[in-house]
Amino acid sequence: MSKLTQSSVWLALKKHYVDIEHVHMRDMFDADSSRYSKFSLQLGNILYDYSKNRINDETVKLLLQLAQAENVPDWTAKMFDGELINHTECRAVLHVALRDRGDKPIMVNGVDILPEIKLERQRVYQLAEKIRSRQWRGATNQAITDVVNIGIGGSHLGPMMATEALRPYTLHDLNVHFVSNIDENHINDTLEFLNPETTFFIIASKTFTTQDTMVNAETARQWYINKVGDDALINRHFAAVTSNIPLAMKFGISADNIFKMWDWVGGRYSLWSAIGLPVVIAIGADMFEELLNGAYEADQHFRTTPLQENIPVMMAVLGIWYNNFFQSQTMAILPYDQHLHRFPSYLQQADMESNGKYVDREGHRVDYTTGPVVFGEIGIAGQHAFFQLLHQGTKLVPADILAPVYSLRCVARHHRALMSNVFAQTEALMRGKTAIEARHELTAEGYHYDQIEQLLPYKIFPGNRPTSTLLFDTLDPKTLGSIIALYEHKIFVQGIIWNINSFDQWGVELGKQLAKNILSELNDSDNIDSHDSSTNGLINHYKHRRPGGAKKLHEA
Ligand code: G6Q
Repeated sequence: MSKLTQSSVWLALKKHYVDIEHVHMRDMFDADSSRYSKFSLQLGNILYDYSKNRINDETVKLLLQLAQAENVPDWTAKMFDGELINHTECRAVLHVALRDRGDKPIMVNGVDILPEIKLERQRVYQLAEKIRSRQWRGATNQAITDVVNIGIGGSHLGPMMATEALRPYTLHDLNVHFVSNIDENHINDTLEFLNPETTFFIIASKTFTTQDTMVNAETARQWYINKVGDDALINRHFAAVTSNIPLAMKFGISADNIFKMWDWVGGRYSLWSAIGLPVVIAIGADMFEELLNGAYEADQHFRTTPLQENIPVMMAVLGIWYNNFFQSQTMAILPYDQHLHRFPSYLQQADMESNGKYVDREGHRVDYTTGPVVFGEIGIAGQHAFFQLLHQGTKLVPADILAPVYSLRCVARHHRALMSNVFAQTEALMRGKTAIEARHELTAEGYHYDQIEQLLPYKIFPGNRPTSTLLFDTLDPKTLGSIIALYEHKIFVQGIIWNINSFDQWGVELGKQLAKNILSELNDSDNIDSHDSSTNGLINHYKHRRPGGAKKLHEA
């Protein structure tokens, strides 16, 4: 048994769960008119309402005791102080340094990293500004109209999500595209309508060895050379963001166009570094500074606010309450803002790659469940797709709802209707509909007694489905920065409580290793038998069916 599940507070929470399991939130709201004011917090213009959760004062007290007992404040200090808390890779975890606005040195291996961060950021801003102001000229002396970021995972999802989220702040005559998939359709579909003389590529890869990115980068370079025909001027059209400068130079990009990453920034936490270059090109340096300001504000909140008023801590412990005591396996992210349409994918990586782990910090298998399956979609779209399961399914799916009080391009008719859905869904999920209410409705609609009895079970909504709502004024860069950072810290707190390392990702290695071996087996048309019968069968089917495959097999 682990220390965690044997701890007195864990056992108290288990006991408390039995008390609360069958209590309906409806009744809790009816019994306590102060529930909303008691269970909501604020950071700047961001309101976090967690009152529609299956908790009472005792639950919150115990959950916060758990955070305290697992030393969340100490670990927080260790992260901000640059201790090597990513112990399996022997690295500090300092994405917070990238948005630090203070002047206190942040030391890694005896060196203050802030001057280097600032220097690299200025270089990013300078390049972005030249492209945005049309000063930057391509090989044929034309201004840049399209920027293509080639990267995957952490070198893709963050900048792509943020560029989409901040669309109203982007320049209209400059398009920023993102290519991640090694499937040639992705890059071909992207390049099809672009002009190589006015296109600029960012090769974003911390390692500069990721197969997907390198294959796409090579295709981009060939496309550029085939059309413009001049390898010598490649630096007019290519930049790299990487910590592997020699490989980027070998690719043909000169030092001036290479932007540095550091080993103390994990890929999925790297939006704030030069990986944000496409975002800076899209929204400009001033707005990117706002994004950093917002994140810094959330960092300060997280670092200095007592646990009971600390938004990321509360988000984290609620997740643990459902995950480990209600045994819910999932978590839904439901933004009611079209510009946040890639936010669920972004968060899926941030959360699942960080906390999808079964081995604890001491190398032992855990005896409790860790990170949830995170999924999501624009809320309105979800309502017409999978909300059925949220309302009447057999699984408990805690959901986070994110919505803006107003939209920048505010059309009142649209926005009011949108928000009516936000409020209606959280209410419906919480209250449900009782048999008495359903019977009344059916009677009012003119159904006969027999029909009512037949339909009634389907018309009942059990309710008691938890949601937390993040309501913010509008999706400006600062607010976006704060929201992302709140979630980053939530993930961190959960990792600490589960005693896992949220900052490595060994789980993505095995598939990569096997793919490397299999790639060499795909070079010829010979049948293979080196795997299990399913993998052999699939590979041989593919070899046989691919264009020219049957002929070659026959020849062989
Ligand atoms: C993120 C992960 C992973 C990584 C990609 C791309 O935390 O480490 O998603 O970002 O595999 O790696 P490169 O940036 O090295 O190409």
